[in-house]
Amino acid sequence: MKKVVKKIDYFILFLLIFLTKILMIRYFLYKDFDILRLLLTEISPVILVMVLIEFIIRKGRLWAYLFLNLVLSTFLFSVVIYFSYFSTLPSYYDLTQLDQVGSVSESIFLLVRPIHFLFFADFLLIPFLIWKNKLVSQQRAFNKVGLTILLALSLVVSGVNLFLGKDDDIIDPTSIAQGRGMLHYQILEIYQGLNQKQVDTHFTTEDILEVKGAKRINPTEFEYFGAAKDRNLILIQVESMQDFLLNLEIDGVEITPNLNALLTDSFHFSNVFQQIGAGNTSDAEFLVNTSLYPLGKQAVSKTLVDKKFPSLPRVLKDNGYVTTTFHADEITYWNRNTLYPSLGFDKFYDDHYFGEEDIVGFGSSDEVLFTGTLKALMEMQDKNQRFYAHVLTLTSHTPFEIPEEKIGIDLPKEFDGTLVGNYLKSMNYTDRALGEFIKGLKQSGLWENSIIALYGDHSGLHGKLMMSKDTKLMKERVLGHGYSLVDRFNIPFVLTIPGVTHGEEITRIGGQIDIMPTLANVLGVSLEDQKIFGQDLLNYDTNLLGMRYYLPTGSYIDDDVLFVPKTRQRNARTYNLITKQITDAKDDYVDKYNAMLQLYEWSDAYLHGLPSK
Ligand code: GP9
Ligand code: MN
Repeated sequence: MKKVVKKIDYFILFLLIFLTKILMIRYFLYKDFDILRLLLTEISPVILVMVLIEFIIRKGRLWAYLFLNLVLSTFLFSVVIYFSYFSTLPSYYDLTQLDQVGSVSESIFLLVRPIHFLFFADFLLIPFLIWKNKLVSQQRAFNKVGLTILLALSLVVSGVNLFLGKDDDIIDPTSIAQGRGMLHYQILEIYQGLNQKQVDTHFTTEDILEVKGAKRINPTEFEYFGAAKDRNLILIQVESMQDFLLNLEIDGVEITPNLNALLTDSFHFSNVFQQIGAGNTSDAEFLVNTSLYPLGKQAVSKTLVDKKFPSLPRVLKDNGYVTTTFHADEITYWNRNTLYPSLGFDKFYDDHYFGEEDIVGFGSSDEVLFTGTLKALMEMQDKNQRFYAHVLTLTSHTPFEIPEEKIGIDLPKEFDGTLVGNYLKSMNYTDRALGEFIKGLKQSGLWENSIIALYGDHSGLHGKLMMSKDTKLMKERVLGHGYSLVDRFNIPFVLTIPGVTHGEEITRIGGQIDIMPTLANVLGVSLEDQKIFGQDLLNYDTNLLGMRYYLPTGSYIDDDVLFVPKTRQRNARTYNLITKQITDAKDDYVDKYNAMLQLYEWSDAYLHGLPSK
């Protein structure tokens, strides 16, 4: 017995460790225990590195293996946590964006489970195993010939995986990673990124409408065309705001009383959906200013850094507007220092302007944001300067923990300490800050000369952050039905044109991509000279909307359903937009799925082909 154990060398010991860890992650992610598939897809790149260690390192092999073990374990650990948050696999690109991790870091501790530390458990065991060479021998298990055979075998296995996968349509990264191996998937992403197929970009906005199943209406025939001509535009993006909050009462307590009051003078588009990709908040900014699809797996602001986007700020500038953004975070977050010039904004107000006062989470509180914004807007008014102000709130960011003195509502005890409870309190705080801003706009005389539009950037309640008590609260105390993807992705869009709009709920389906054309219509500015993927929500009835990254590519929302195609983990699903619950699939889903792929192909090619700024 002792003799057999003695034959284990570092190579075998660490190979066993790596195999176990990869088996573990495949179980965590895919519930897959198939060892043969693991051997055929995952292990060859690892063996390649190990063989190199054997060839190159004479002394200190143990340290090399320990280092490799640490790198691999950290990678696998991060992938599992990432998967818990985003329900998809990170691409190499996401792993290079670790500076951006601040956007989720406050929530990350909620996702880590003790079981995830199993990836590091062996570090406690290894010292015993190698102690005085009793169990592990320093002798090498393979001589040069053996190593060369292993090297050749691994190259062949990896080569076959990559060859077979080079034309895979990476619509669902998880299934590619499961089928071809996690590391091969990363190489395939890089390869496909470098070898994008040529797409003809001579399509028109009319072609886009046709693919969506809508018929072009001549913009001069649009209802409300120019209804707010020459007014200022104040567009407010509210962090993490979902539509169900509006008009919501919990035991008689209104969550957004100021917004609810605003609705009596506004059009409330209650069926508008988020469409962001990996760029989260910044993708929402991109969407509403360009009416183009963000890239999905990569943040537009980090990828297309030198592009000049045809945009709302540019169109308004041509119509005599000064264009500015207001956000209390550092300008470099999400690369906004390059995004804003790409979008054509004249000026931005960032943390330097808002100062160090009353910091909550990422930056100054929404009260400070709105006070500072109002001041700057009044200065522009004094100079008779017509403006477009894009204002981005921040305080209601996950994990929704705000200082005690900012909590303005009492919720029933069962909400205490829950994500849902914190979310409601946090959104109520932002609503209060917004209420003061509206008051200020009215007092300063800006109100009548402006249009005020407001929307949410993305959901606040999502993923594994929601515990069973949260889903129970949502069902029993908040919504009256089970919290579904439809509730999650439904963000508010509220349009207030003082003197023109009145309290009306508009239920037709829309997305963030439709916000720019809707605003352009009421402002009476033309988008005829540019390609847009959205449509005016005051005039078009039929819609087709896509979302990538948070849903598999090809998912769509039409006038009746949210459709999610089949992935490695789940079968295709269709949600009814009225009941918000899963229903039987519709017959025409293949056509609309393909239509969505066509729209992305056009949008991506168009974006990549845009000139530099
Ligand atoms: C940071 C803020 C948050 O500036 O926009 O971004 P998010 O984490 O929501 O993408
Ligand atoms: Mn956000």
